[in-house]
Amino acid sequence: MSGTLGIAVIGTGRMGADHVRRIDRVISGARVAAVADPDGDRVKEIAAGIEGCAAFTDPSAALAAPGVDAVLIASPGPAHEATVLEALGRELPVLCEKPLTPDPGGALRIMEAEQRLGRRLVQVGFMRRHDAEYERLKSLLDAGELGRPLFLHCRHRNASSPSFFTTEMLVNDSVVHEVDAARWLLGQEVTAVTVLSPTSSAAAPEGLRDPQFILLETSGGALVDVEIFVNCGFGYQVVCEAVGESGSARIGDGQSVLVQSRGRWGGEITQDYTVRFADAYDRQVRRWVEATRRGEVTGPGAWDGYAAAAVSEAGVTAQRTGVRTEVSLAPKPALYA
Ligand code: ISE
Repeated sequence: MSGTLGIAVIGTGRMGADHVRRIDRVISGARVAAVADPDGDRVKEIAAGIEGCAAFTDPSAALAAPGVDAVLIASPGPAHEATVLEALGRELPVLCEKPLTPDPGGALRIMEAEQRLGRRLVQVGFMRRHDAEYERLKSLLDAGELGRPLFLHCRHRNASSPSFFTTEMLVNDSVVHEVDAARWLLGQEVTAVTVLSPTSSAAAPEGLRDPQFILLETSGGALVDVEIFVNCGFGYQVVCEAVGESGSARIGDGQSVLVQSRGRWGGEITQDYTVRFADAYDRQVRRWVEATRRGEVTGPGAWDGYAAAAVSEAGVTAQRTGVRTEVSLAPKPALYA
């Protein structure tokens, strides 16, 4: 296409509002044509600040609005399937925040809809694939600099969890990032999941099993361990160390500025993912807009969303039963080869 890409943003919570700002102020070649959110006052207020942007409480109305060429979905995970299917019904390209769907069944239905269309239109918002440090780690691994990968040691910490967060979400909303990163970095599928839980932190809201230790086994014989701690109190931290047969590399230490003053040294810890991964989100949306305008999908797609959801399902079972659980993955359709 030659004109500006008109985007409908569905869901204007923390992530959706950040994407609206990004499309409006950071990205060129695109504009926010419509926004939808169940909170009518909020959505009107957001649209009021953007020229030519229509506000809706119903996602379907936003998809049908004039000037909408593509859709960015940032509503809660369980709402994704319906909106993605409707966008596919209208043959609109989609960037859907992770998880594509919390369950593999929903992701399979999305893949079936794409296969009926005979082309891919869905990209999943696994933004770590667009982070400069992750890209560097991937190129080290791909170049064989570390030798055959044996381990990924991951730490994923949030300062605090939102009120609606559940124990299952530690797996299907948070660790889903490590699942995708591991599949992408290693070029392997995750085959089994084990979950161990220490005594919950006193800072965890009642009923939330936080933190947890998650072990992923992969098709190439590597092991991925993840400490997930969503109420660590001190900030947002994502660390990944790859250990191979001939070397190791670690990202996420965040030592951008080292301050020495008053007899101490140290740096700052980002408090939030919209700050830690701001550049990755910008790059992700910029690349999606550019590819969409060329009529292509270049980022992680519905198959990646499905594979991650299948691992999440095994992870939630492993969490509940305390038993190592194998991942059951459907055969990969030719469209995603
Ligand atoms: C949140 O939805 C994200 O995607 C963050 O990156 C993650 O750290 C957090 O745990 C999730 O809830």
